[in-house]
Amino acid sequence: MTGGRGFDVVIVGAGFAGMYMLHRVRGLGLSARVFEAGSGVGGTWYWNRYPGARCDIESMEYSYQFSDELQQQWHWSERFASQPEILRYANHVADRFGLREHIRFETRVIGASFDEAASQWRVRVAPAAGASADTGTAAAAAGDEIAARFLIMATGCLSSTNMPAIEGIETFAGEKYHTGQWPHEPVEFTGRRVGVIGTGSSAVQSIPIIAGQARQLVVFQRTATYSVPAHNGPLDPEYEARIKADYGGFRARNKLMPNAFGSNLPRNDAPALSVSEEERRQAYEARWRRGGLVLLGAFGDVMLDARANETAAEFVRAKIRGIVHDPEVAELLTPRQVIGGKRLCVDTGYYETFNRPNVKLVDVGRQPIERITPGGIRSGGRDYELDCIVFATGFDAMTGTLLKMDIRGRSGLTLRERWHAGPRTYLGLGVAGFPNLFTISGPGSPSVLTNMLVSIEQHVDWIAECLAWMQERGCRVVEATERAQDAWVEHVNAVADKTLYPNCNSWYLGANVPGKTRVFMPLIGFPGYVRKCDEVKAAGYEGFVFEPEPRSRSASPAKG
Ligand code: N01
Repeated sequence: MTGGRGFDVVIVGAGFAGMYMLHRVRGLGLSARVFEAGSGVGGTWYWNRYPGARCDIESMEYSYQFSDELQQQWHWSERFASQPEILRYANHVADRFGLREHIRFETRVIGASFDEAASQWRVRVAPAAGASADTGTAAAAAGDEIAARFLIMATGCLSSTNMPAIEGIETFAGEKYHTGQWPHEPVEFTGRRVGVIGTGSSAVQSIPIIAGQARQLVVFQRTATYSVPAHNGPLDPEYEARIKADYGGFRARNKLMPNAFGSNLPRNDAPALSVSEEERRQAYEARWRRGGLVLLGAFGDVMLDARANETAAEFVRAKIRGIVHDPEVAELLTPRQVIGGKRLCVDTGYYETFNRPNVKLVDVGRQPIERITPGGIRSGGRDYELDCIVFATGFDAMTGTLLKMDIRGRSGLTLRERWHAGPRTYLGLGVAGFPNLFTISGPGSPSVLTNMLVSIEQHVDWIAECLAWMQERGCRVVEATERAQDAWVEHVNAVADKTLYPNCNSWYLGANVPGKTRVFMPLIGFPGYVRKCDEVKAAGYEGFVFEPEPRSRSASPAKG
């Protein structure tokens, strides 16, 4: 389609979304270039190399399903895969499907403008921070503006780190790390005094490991977190064989689950208060023993009814009180908010870690960190002397990376302007005013509430089919309509408002980033979403409008 220095498709990001999108568009015979800031593939698994990083969706589910040969041949060593193993898998996929030669690494997309006259995107790139001299030379040779008919954002939902603006942060004389931008070389904590700020999933995974190495670990907790044990271990070969004997059936059953995983132990739809206290306790206990995120599926109304939710919350609180020896520490570790409103954490020995003599918990919820000093952290009028600070402070989720780029659609309007009151998309796939732009697992789609690999494949397949449909009909431009987008945003909000999710100050709402507009960003419910996407497609991409190739431009725009 696009000649010269241009491509039919530019994809931003070489994580699981970008890699599969590349594979699909190449299969359509389209030219494509992926730009990736890192020096390798893997996205979130490339950047999040902190100690203990692993997936909390089971390995047999957190993997691609587009190639039966791949899913049959790949062997996972553990029930929940570690970051290094997932990164090996990502690299294996890149090699197996010949993806690398179409990816420009160490290159960041800094902006893109839609050229309405030419109906194409002009994408601006620059060497990423820390890029090698070779990348700089290659970038200079290739130019820093690339034309593309389609621009596909495979930028991930948790890719812009949230570094808190704590006074004095730049004065710290020791080492600072963010879990989401961990060094590639091993970090040595042995014999050192380490501070961890944050108690979300990244902290919950890294704290037990760091505590085992450090001379002293101080955890600065703003909000206590709910965590359930992973009960991780080697993958049972019999289980693996059973799944592989009917992998297609297993995948299909998982797609019918509200969060696109967990068909081995589906949600029990009964209300929590419809059974006796003892039956309820047993139901939670069985899932606690099983390990992982399935706890919240013990009853159908845990995320719908505050009283039901409280039964699950109280079950976990009792567990914390049972695990942590010091009652004061246990009290501090006990969360009060709705369980599941912030993403549930999955751990290996998290609460137990606070029984160690070298671990101290500091409550910065009531008294925020006053400042960071050259020697450590000052909180509650006390100085904690530290050699290293680990910021496990999360991400500017779902919109952070998209809004960092200077993306300009029709009439030069920026995405930042369009989304000043929160993100607005149609199906989490398209944005009105931004033709030929697709977002993979964007706000307004189930994405972060699901097994991401399943959501990614569903989006990529939908986009690829839409591109093929356009090819067949000689269409050059696709764009979501304002009307369809408005109705979709309303729907996403209405679904969320029926649940307990908006009751929590979570990153799903943008509440973790000071100044970010508070909007519940993901859509709840995977199967209903897939049905809607299929209906839109079957109705000729209802809610999108199409423009034909120039030679037949006199024809009126095709309406989806
Ligand atoms: O980030 P988070 P994360 N002073 O935002 C605290 C996925 N993930 O990187 O709750 C003091 O959850 C903040 O406190 P509060 C998963 O989807 C998956 O841990 O805002 N504290 C919170 O405790 C997950 O949900 C896996 O009051 C400050 C913490 O930092 C998502 O990534 C593993 C602060 C941030 O927690 C994000 O997880 C890891 C400040 N100024 C991550 N600012 C698995 O698959 C922030 N905090 C297992």
